Amino acid sequence: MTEETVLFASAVDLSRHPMKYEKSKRREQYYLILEYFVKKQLDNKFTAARLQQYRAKLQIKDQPAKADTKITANIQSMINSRVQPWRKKYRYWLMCDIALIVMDGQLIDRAAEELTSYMTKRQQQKFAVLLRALKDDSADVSALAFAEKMVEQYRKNRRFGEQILHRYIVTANMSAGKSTLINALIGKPLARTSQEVCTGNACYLYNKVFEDGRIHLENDTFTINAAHKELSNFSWDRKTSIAAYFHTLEHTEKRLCIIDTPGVNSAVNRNHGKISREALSTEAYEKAIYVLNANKLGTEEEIAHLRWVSENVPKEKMIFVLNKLDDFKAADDNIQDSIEGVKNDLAELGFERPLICPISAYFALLIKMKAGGAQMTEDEQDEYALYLKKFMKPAYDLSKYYENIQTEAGDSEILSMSKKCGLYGLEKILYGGTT
Ligand SMILES: Nc1nc2c(ncn2[C@@H]2O[C@H](COP(=O)(O)OP(=O)(O)O)[C@@H](O)[C@H]2O)c(=O)[nH]1
Ligand SMILES: [Mg+2]
Repeated sequence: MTEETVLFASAVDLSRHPMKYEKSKRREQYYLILEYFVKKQLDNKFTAARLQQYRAKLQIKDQPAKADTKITANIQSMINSRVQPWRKKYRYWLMCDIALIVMDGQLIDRAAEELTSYMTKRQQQKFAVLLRALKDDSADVSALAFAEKMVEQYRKNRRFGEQILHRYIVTANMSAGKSTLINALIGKPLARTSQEVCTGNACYLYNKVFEDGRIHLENDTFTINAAHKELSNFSWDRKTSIAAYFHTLEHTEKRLCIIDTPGVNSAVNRNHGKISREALSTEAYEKAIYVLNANKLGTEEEIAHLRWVSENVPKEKMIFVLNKLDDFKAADDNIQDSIEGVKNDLAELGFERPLICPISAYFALLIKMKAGGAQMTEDEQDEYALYLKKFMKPAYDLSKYYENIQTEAGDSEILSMSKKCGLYGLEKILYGGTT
């Protein structure tokens, strides 16, 4: 069985689905068959939501479900029409859609078995080309030009799902810029920004293999089409999972999961620290990202949390992100000093050679918004311009604190600024490895 998180983070783009150009009766027939095959193999809230996405795209009106006897005749006419041979495309599209929705080799095989039982021997032989193509990336799809885009979508998801999941956990004191950093890494405002009032819980953010314009959200509600409103309004009391395409600086097809934990020193909710420490103790993760506010180091709460982390998290997993370095007045000496200072403080707490990543998470987020063509408010545009000017000065160039990162003459503004603000170096450390 496919891992639940693979299904949850699968990407499906129906904007150019070939059936949407067909007559309404055909679309309806097609949808009913698709629903029949999908439900038979996998009937859960996720596949129900996917089917809803197809309904909307194919403009299917609400109606009571048709009986199975009718479905058989329906399949016959759609799959196996001698009078209208061009209809053969339907069965190929159907198979691709079933595969995309259930995302599981065994279930796909079972559905294929039933679907092909409606075909003649000759049709079955031809159809085998598609079934091979779905399984084997090296199989030739040139004969399936009319379904190539759909095969490609499925293959991308399948390859993605076969990889291991790289998990990163993020911890910080309140207001260090944890949410801003996560949003900058993802390139979208997905991390919760206000959490003081609720119980707080870990939030799991999964990437998708390509942009399909949809955000999946699971907490007390479940949707694969979350709007901004839902993302900012729901309760964080429960465990929350979100899946969306991560707009990384360099495209990656690694499966990623960023685990967001509540800020540890909430004045309103004492439980936050406990929840974060529990997540740090029990979750599996490759790296723990500890966000430090460079302008507010050494508070008692910070030291207490650092000490706990030092005693409970393996040292080699730690990445310290030193944030808000845009805020330094006479930058150069200050930034260098600040990094040295943090290094020494961390050494005293038992982190012998800490990996410290200086950054301006807020500028990084603005850069990502600009790069992704996101709507920016006038204030955000002004701030971007201000930071742009600031980070042109060599003193603010944070790339020099990262190994093997330097700006080059041909770099675009986005690329050069993402290097200077520290985000490029951090993403290289997080996603740049070979596995
Ligand atoms: N100057 C500056 N402010 C930042 C930066 N990152 C975050 N902030 C601000 O710090 C405040 C707290 O940020 P937030 O991401 O909500 O912190 P969290 O509580 O750790 O999640 C917000 O007002 C952010 O705009 C940064 O890199 N530079
Ligand atoms: Mg936050």
